[in-house]
Amino acid sequence: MALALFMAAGAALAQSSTTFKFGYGLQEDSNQGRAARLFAERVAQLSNGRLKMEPVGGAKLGSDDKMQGALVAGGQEMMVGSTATLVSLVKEMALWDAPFLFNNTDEADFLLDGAIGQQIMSKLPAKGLVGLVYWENGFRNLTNNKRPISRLDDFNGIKLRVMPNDTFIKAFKTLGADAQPLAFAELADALRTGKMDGQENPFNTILSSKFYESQKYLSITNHVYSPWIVLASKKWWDGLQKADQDALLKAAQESRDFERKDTREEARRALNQLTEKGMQVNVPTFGELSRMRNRMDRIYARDIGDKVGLSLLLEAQNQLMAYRQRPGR
Ligand code: TK8
Repeated sequence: MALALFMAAGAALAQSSTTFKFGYGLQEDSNQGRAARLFAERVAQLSNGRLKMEPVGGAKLGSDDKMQGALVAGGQEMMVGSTATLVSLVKEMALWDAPFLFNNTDEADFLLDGAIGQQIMSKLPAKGLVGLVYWENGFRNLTNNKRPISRLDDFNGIKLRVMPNDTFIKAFKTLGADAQPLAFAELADALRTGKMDGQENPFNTILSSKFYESQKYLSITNHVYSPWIVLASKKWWDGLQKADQDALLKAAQESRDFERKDTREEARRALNQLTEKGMQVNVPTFGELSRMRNRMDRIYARDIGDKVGLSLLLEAQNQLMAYRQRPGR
């Protein structure tokens, strides 16, 4: 009798489903939204319906920063957001803020998915978070409402929204902009009301967040590659059965592959679409881009080196150099 009860309880436990939220900051009609929906579908399939993921977009659960706090506290289960906001918890995440670190997305995938990306991710559990995979946000470009940024001096006095991240604030102040940190969730309003003159994000986001409605100029600088990171609350994760953790990880990896492909395809079309929407696009000359790059290099040793640690920063740069020289390239 006792055994029968025990077995019945066990079976009920195995079948009972867990519903949980996956928060993200962009609109539902965005690369984040599309990948979140695919992720949720795969989670349901791979867990045989035990896990029911509910994607919640548009920063409805709060800014990246706020969601991160909720995950740590155990009040929210999962999210995807910028690694830039995580630097306050894991300073090594600042590696991904290094300007002009990657020349292309192959290099980014190589470092993010390799030992270094994993090493940095492995610092998260001690802070109450579990990192699953990196998604692509992409190469960032500038928009503003004052003038095309074609020369270094054009940054002067531009009220530029940057992510709440020390390196971004310093990098754009170094270029002469009036860089101010603001949560992405508040950005659209700040641009519409003129509280900010400009911002920087990949083409995809400029399109999906309709920044073209309030921003006239788009300057192609590709100044930094931003990853997003898929996170789970450690408090919640630790209570899942192993099979469900495995299903989540596998679904996350599939969502990553889908998201990167989708984001890259969209990025290739997005520039044309932004032009059609009326944005005035310019590319600074090689010489001017070099001046910007040289200025930004000032923050490498002092800012990024301090946070990441010089040995890890050098290791990352060495691995990239070796990757660039590999046979067949
Ligand atoms: C969306 C953000 C966004 C990031 C930013 O929540 O804040 O500018 O690029 O993608 O994570």
